[in-house]
Amino acid sequence: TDGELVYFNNPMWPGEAHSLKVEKILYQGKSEFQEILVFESSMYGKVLALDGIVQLTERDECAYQEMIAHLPLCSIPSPKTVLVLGGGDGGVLREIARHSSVEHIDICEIDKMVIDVCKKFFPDLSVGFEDPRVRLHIDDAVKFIRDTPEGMYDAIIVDSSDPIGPARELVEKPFFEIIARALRPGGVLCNQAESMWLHTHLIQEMLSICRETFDTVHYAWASVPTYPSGVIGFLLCSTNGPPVDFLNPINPIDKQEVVKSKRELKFYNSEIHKAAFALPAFAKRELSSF
Ligand code: AAT
Repeated sequence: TDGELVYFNNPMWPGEAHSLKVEKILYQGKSEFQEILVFESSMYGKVLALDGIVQLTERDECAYQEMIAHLPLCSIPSPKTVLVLGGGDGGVLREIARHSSVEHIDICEIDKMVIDVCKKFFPDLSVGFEDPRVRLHIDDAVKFIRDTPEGMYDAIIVDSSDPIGPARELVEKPFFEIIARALRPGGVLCNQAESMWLHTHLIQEMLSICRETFDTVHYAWASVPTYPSGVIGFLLCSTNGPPVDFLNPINPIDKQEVVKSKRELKFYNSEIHKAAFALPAFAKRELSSF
């Protein structure tokens, strides 16, 4: 209730809980797929939680959305066709739209209610849907990508929730195989890849599947205070084709002329792009052989 702490408990982070102070509950509802909660927090602005897991807060969403979009898009020259799987809040679309080379953005979100709720409470994110290059598909990401023509996209961004609800299939091998097929040669995938502090086995599994499926595979990470353990990872993969050097971005959006009407980048820059691939010793050990 208003004025109290909300505790997020979940088997994805056993033995701990994270909590935020609720100033006011703004929305609580149940869609066909998940429980949706929006509240005003005391320190992080408005918060969106799905099935009791924080998906974003107004204060730190910039870190996640900017990194998941620009890590892949700044690693290839003039991306044109981009697909987003998940991402119903629109924040990743907002970031992709900064790239003037992009001509076409498909987004496939399973839950229309997430989109509608975000349009009401998170206009700074859902503004992403207003870009004329965006085409929205309400469908299961796995179904959508299965029907995608081969070699269709320069980049695919998987902005999906944790693999315990509707996103379960999004960490399995058949999914990565159809992703690879939908990318052009030398196309790139960026996949939300959990926390190196909490989900070693899941990350190892995703890495080994991707190393079998893609040409190059890297793990990057960023600090997002309201995600469990305060960090989130990204899997960056490219298909066989023109080589992609993820560690040295060749399409530095932060150095391009700032279009006055666009909001400034808050988190991403070329230095943080490069730094995101530096792993702590323990993570290097745990992830190197997978
Ligand atoms: N940008 C906010 C961060 C997210 S949103 C994840 C989105 O993925 C949700 O809107 C959810 O409805 C959607 N989704 C889940 N499963 C599917 C599916 N099978 N097909 C299409 N969309 C799906 C992610 C935050 C990560 C938090 C890490 N702890």
